[in-house]
Amino acid sequence: MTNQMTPTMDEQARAILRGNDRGGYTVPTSGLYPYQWNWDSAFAAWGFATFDVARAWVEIETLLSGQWDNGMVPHILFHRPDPGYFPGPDVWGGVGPVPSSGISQPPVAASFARRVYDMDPDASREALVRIFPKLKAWHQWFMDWRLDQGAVCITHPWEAGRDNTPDWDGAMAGIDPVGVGDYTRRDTSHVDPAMRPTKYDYDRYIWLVQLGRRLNWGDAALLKQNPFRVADPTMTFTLLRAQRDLAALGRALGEDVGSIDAAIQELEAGAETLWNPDLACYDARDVRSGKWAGCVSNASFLNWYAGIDHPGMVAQYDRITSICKYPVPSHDPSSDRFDPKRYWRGPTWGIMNALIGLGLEECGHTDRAEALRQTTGELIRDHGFAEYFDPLTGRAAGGGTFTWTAAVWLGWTSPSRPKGAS
Ligand code: 2M8
Repeated sequence: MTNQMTPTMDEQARAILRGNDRGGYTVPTSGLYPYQWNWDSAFAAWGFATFDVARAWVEIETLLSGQWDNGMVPHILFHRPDPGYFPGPDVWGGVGPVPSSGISQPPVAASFARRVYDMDPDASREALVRIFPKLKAWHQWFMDWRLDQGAVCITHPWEAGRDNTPDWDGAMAGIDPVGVGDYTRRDTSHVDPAMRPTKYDYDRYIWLVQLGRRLNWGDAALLKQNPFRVADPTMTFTLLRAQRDLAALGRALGEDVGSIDAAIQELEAGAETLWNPDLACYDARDVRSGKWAGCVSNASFLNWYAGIDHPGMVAQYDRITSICKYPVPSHDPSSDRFDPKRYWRGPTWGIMNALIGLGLEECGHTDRAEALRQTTGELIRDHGFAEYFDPLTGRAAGGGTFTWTAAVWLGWTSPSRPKGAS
């Protein structure tokens, strides 16, 4: 029997989703992130689907309402102005139907749409018919503008969602943020600055936004003029997986999926260009300099999620999980660039664990998948629905009452998750 005074973890997670619901979309957490973020919303849809399938579809449809004419789906939709976040819509100057940023984010929406659809196909079919062409156009935009030898590139560190990971250190060092001007950060008034990116990082983030805006976010111009272009495992593996899921959804609708199947082949070949033989791991590749990042990150381990069971990655995974109590760290703890509290330079993220765990399970590494599910569930139960966690101590870090951590609980780690959620 449930004690009314102490809500269960499931109840707490649902209350977080409802509390962060702004009517048609959820914010990642109030205060620190007051808008709709792209991949956060896809995770939110997963969480909602465990108790309200219709609301899950609304989340995805609101996200896609911001799609640009070129097919791009922005990383932030600024539905309502909020002075608590920088940079806002006036800095970005997005050119879509809803005020937005000018870059995208890891395309996990099609994959969660498939999960939601599978949980209740009858209730989902109409929404799926509406969103299928939009997801297809978004994926095609990546294929048209973001490939390097078949691997997917980012044009801004924020695009991969792993903002300050050491993966971009080399490419960031190539930017001289001249003329960036004065600005006031808002993130460090919400969260301990030791857990956030540095001023060095922010100067370059803003400089890149100003460049994109000057070029009116034109894809061809950015391809030529943006010094930051990195082939990234997050994007490559999530798009590969998303294309596989979109093809399955297309078949369920009786659509022609020939072009999606061709894209899958191209991305499979592209993923192999991210194999760094010296590191014996999937790695980020700076397209401008041709240099490897030399980083074992949590995105390296998304290969299974993409359906690629590379034998070398099991050895890497076992090494990394043996050197920290709460894997998977966003950067290798044995590296001198590892920082257990600073955002994407060390901390463990529930969403990445969920993607890694789903992939491990699908590729038959069931013991590893189950162990990761257990430690992630333990982290959330013992330390709360935090944005991220110290991989050595488990301590909560960043923002609290976080939408995607609540969603990961409901969809993946909760012992009572509905059948089909994971
Ligand atoms: C973080 O990124 C935003 C910029 O997009 C920020 O720090 O202001 C990242 O963790 C990103 O992956 C995430 O989608 C976003 C909202 O949770 O926050």
